[in-house]
Amino acid sequence: MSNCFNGGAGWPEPVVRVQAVSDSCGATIPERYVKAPSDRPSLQGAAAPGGVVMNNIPVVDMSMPNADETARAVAAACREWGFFQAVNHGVRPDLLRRARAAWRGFFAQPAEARERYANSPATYEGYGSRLGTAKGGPLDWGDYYFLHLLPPSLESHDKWPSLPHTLRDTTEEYKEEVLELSRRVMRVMSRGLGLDDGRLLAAFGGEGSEGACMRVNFYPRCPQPELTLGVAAHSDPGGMTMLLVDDHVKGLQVRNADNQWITVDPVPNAFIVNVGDQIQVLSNAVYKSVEHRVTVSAAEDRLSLALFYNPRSDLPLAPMPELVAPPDRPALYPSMTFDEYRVDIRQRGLSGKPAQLRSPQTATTCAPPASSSSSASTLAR
Ligand SMILES: O=C(O)CCC(=O)C(=O)O
Repeated sequence: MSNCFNGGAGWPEPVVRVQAVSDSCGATIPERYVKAPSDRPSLQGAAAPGGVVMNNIPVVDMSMPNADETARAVAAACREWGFFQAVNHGVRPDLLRRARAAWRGFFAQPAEARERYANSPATYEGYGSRLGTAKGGPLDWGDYYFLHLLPPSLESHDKWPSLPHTLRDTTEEYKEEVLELSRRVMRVMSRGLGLDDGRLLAAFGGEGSEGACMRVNFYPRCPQPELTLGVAAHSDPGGMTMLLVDDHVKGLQVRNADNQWITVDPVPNAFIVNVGDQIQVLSNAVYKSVEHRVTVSAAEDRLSLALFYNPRSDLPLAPMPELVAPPDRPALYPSMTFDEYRVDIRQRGLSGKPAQLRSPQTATTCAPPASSSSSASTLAR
């Protein structure tokens, strides 16, 4: 087992790679990965009366981003689900295939090659197996690689794996295309709110000022998938997430309006788009940032690429004035920068949905997190 520790690197205890645990644990997973009974996954999706499994989030055709119909479909999905699958989105299937292959190639490297990029809680950039620094805290059944993409001052190819050889160029190409798609989706979301199509992007700081980072998740096979989760329930703290999942291994579950966990049935080569907390704030809760989590499989490992598209981190964000109309619709959140908002996540890791976003309150009663001194560049989203 000695090769499955990275020596700590600033973590409160040695970090164990889930890949190594999966290879060595036999039929029983270690206690640290076992979730409380109320958090354990239902692996079947939500069963409707009669036994039919209802398991999909809306699918939206993005081939005509300027059409009213597209804006209506995106807006309905963001209001009711906070999630949709974007198809005909314009990112070439060949690039999706190469990006997945490159990152699978990284996780297939020998442990020593992977450990060269072991991350620390100071920046999170690199190869990791936990979020949050609480000693003895619960662990999720997944390893990940976290990297910064925007602003350009934070992007450093040296911190990206050098093997496989295709990885850096492919990730750069992937970044360019998925950022273009993110901006396209932002324009559609903006029109869906009844605003100019550039309004949401302007609220993020304008093109070129946004932040972006990526988390590549690798979920090894798990002998007891009914007891654990690949990523515990959380909402995404940033703006919007563009998620590319395995086409054939399900794992993502989304909490629907009736509080049921719905297993997403991925459309091949679709992007799963979800609203993050910052768009919930800007839209004054018209669009919802919804909790989701990841189940794992006994039969197959799974890879996903989550690109987090975020507002400029030092810009105060509050509900857009066009969407505030007291007394019926007061501003539900106070003004806060993304740096201030996410500082907390670094300490506690991702867990659930922040209380101040769960049930909207008026701006005067909703306080920002207590501490806000950390720099944006050091945080994991
Ligand atoms: O792997 C997935 O399907 C989702 C990953 C996720 O929620 C995350 O990285 O925040």
